[in-house]
Amino acid sequence: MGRLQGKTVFITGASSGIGEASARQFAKEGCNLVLTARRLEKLEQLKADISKSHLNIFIHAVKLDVRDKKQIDTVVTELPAQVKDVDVLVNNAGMVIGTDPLIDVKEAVVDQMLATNIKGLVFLTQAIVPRMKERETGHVINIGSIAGKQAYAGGSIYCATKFAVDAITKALAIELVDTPIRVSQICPGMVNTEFSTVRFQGDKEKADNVYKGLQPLVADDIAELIVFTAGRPAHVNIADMLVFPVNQADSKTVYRRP
Ligand code: NDP
Ligand code: 8X3
Repeated sequence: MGRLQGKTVFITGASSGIGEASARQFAKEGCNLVLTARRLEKLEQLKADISKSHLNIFIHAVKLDVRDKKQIDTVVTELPAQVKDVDVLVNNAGMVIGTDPLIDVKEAVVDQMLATNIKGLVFLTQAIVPRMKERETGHVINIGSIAGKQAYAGGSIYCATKFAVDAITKALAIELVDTPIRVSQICPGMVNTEFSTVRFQGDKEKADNVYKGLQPLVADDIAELIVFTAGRPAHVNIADMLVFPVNQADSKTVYRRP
């Protein structure tokens, strides 16, 4: 039996990309799942799809906008008994809009990025970690980014949110150092998901241009690392992992085939 068999994994942003791929891979390990995102229909489809080949796991799909602290608290309080005790929290929900220079970024866009990428992660963690402390077991896996290590022009607010994830992850790890709870961060470079389509507000051509001339990571590449991180023995914590496609060296250093 694998180490993750029968564990309960709570994933934010499970309706696409890295979150969805993680759900599928945790299911293969025999984990029970709490799938959350705003698009409930996508979660229901994912649940139905996973359930076809994994009959013995329990899946709870529930609508959750992580910008809304009340919703977070309600969803966590009302978890069905089968998934009430969360073993692994994957704080994955996140987004970026635009590439405007700082002086042009609209207030609503600033608010949306801060509320989703920082406050959502904070309030989910606050809702779930106290029970992990009571149970003396648990793992928080935050999805950071190269954007949380290195700022770039046109990414000021998004980078700020991912720098915040980096800081929060480190502070939480220090605060929980005398507990069995593990705190990890996985920081991808370029991953071809809906991320760029959201960034360019549906402009597929602009989104595809981001990956032109190189082979980007795919969601499964990061999902594998999330599951690997969760599956280490209880005394092993992968604190921070920075992951690029082979032709990316940092935020702006990318080799593209001519
Ligand atoms: P996707 O756009 O494919 O997935 C983002 C997920 O976040 C979706 O499931 C979306 O669901 C969810 N989400 C967005 N806003 C909210 C919200 N307010 N409440 C709840 N869920 C929300 O992108 P990725 O899979 O690539 O992104 C996952 C994480 O990886 C993000 O944190 C991103 O910053 C990070 N990342 C991505 C990289 C990349 O190049 N793709 C690189 C580095 C980090 P819904 O719309 O249904 O709510
Ligand atoms: C996403 C990576 O470089 O597009 O976090 O900001 S980047």
